[in-house]
Amino acid sequence: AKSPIRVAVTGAAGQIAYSLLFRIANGDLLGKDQPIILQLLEITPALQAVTGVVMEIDDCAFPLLAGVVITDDPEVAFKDAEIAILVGARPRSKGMERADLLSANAAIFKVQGAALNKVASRDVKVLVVGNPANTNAYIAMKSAPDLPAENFTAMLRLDHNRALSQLAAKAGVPVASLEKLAVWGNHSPTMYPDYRATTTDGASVKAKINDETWNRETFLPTVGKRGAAIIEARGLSSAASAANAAIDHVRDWVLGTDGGWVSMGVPSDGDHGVPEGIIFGVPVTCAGGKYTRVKGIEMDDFSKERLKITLDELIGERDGVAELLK
Ligand code: NAX
Repeated sequence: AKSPIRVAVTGAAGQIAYSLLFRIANGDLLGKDQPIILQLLEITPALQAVTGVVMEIDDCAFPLLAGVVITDDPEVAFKDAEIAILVGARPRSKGMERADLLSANAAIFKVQGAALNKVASRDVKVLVVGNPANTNAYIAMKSAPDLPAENFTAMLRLDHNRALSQLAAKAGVPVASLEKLAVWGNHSPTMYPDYRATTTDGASVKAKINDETWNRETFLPTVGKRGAAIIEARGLSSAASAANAAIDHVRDWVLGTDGGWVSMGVPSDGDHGVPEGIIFGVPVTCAGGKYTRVKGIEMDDFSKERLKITLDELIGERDGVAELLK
């Protein structure tokens, strides 16, 4: 039998975790033969709520669950973690400026990056879900100088999956037939879902849809504002779909995509004019526990424009937290 893998999850009392933890314990993350130890981090006032969630996890009697740790100390939560899913973040409260939100989160991810640096497995795969996800991942990465930068990623997968579902519906094809979608940039409404290369059973989806107005006036805003539409309809932000995307992101990173493209926020290597280190959504393939950027994608004028908008936003965020990283 395999020995258990330690999976750390932050924000364990929150909405996303309420879906995510059960799926991880069920084997959806690392496979049905891989025992898991969950290491759950919350802020002190939420620890009691976590104990309630863990009572429910216990009551599922998951065969793969080999242990659960509950803590408010990042150095306990991240100890020997092979996977760290950073969901907990400071939400925007009434009247809070964007700059205040950035710095409140920068403080959290600085501490967590330093703790990962100190106690996590040297191979730890980090996924940041908590917003602003790309910049939070950047801060954690910068705060963990002894860990490989490429181990820090941000979640663009929900945007990727949202785009797949919209494209499948528009083209009238099964979602599973779609390949080669790219979502570029920041996990924010500025992100650029790009189906110029997408195929369905090998045929061009762009040619099949053949409607550039739909792309610009319906598809891009629908994917970009999907989170807001869900809040409007449900009264709460996306949770089960976000948890599902987190599972997809980490599972594909660990177990591979068999040549298929997925979108991940990863530290830039300078491609497409994105300054090195900025955590930027790009298409990747995964194999052997590593991701590889899909190279050689040509940008047309419209795509260049879209890339610039989302990059400018990320540069602004990076500059906004620079002082805190000193
Ligand atoms: P909730 O507010 O339900 O839960 C967040 C939890 O994090 C709370 O229980 C809180 O106590 C905890 N927390 C806060 N600071 C912490 C810290 N320093 N250490 C540990 N735990 C801490 O939010 P939820 O709906 O679960 O969403 C979590 C985050 O995901 C939010 O930042 C949200 O904006 C972000 N999202 C990101 C998405 C993405 O695609 N990247 C999509 C979904 C979601 O909106």
